[in-house]
Amino acid sequence: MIFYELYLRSFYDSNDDGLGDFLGLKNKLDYLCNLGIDYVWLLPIMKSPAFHGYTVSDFYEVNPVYGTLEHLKNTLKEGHEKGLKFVLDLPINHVAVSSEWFQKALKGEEPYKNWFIWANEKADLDEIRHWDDSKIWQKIGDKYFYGIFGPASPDLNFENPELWNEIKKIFKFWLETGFDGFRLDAAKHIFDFDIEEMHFKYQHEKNVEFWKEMTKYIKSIKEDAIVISEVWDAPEIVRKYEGIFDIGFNFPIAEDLKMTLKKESPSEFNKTLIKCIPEYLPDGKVLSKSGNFLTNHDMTRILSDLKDEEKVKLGFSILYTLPGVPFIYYGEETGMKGIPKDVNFTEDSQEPFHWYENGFGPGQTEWKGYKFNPPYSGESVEEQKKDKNSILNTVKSLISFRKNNLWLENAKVEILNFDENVVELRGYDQLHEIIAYYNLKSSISSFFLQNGQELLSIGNNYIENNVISLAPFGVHIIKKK
Ligand code: ACG
Repeated sequence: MIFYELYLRSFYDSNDDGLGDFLGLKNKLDYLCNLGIDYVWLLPIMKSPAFHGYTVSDFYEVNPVYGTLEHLKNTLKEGHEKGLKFVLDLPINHVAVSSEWFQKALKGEEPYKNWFIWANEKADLDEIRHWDDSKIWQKIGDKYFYGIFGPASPDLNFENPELWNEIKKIFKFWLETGFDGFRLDAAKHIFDFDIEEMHFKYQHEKNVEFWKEMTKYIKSIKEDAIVISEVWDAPEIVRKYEGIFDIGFNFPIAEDLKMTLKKESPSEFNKTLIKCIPEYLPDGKVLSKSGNFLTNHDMTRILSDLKDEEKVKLGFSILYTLPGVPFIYYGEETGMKGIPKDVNFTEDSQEPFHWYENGFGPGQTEWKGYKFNPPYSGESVEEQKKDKNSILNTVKSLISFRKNNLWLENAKVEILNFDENVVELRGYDQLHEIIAYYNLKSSISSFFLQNGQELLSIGNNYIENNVISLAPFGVHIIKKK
């Protein structure tokens, strides 16, 4: 399985209003198929006042800027015919201020007013969330509501069982619309508030109970629906949620792999595997698959972060040889750049995806001006296609390698050897075995090469007398059986 995280507004425009839309995606399904994508993860497409869509004003309506529900259904249908599947990003931890639920709650209407959390005399109105200095209480008129993600997104109060049923209806609606699964936003935040003590507190056990019930419900509607969770936290916390979902995003590996690549350090690579994917090491047991990625829409884009195309290709090569499920954030494959100003402002890593060298042409989206990706900077599909060593063509060969070795998704891995420059990694199951050599350094590095059939080589690597000289950040993969 290969996933592609897609931001519709930036993808392809079918009606010349500058905004990407459902029919635009329908026009470009072949781009995704040719790349080798299996699942498209659509960032939120429900009605929302926000460009990112994470504050939903109506869970049963599509955002009109993207087209109609019929357009969406047609797009999903055509995608299905081409063998693609679609996962919807569903943020249910909170709603938009303009949502009917919150507006009715503000007027004191039952049951809605109990669906939110209102400050009382016990609340500390200056309390801040633990990862930055944003306040958790938001003022509206003469009231304060709990909103962990800011003043535009009141949190729902899941202490109400009737709300659980409302959420189930939403899952059912989107499965019946044609989606094949969900990316569950902010999964650790459903219960992140202590209603007795009136302050922020993660309640992982309650979250687990909630998600078990939701996942069971989703699968009762569609047996093979795929459920992916977003728990952005340290490995010991992420592990609390294992086994409930099909795939859990592996934030620790995203962070540590990038750090390893920045430090150019084989010993760090070793530590990263032990810390971040112990379940795939020889003695481990896999409960949920590891969702492996380098960046997502909340992060600095990979080329802006690593600042070196060859290093980016190395990062992808590691991702496509490790067990688990690889994810691409749109534009990573073409070398797009972008640095969000802070966690509350992701627009800068969601710039229009460029199809043309000169920055315009049919279907090109232009909902915002470019800041990081100007015309003729090499990151358009047109330019990337022409250069055989481009990131796009490298990602294509890596995906094709992965598809010829689907067993890798459930493989075991171990590091056989490493020196100051190179890592020798073994991936295996009962029937297969590969060895991958990664040069983590910006200089040419030599390493003893085992006998085997070459599967993939990235960079100007050459072999002499069982020794491979790997190009800076070069990769070489062989098949043992
Ligand atoms: C999701 C979406 C995001 C969206 C929302 C809200 C949630 O991807 O686009 O915001 O619908 C936290 C949440 C995540 C959330 C991000 C943006 N992502 O947990 O669910 O914020 C720490 C915290 C994390 C935190 C992260 C953010 O623990 O909880 O994520 O910081 O930087 C080590 C530590 C680890 C630590 C990291 C990073 O790994 O182990 O704990 O994570 O370092 O320091 C959207 C918009 C927002 C808007 C909102 C309504 O983007 O602007 O406000 O919608």
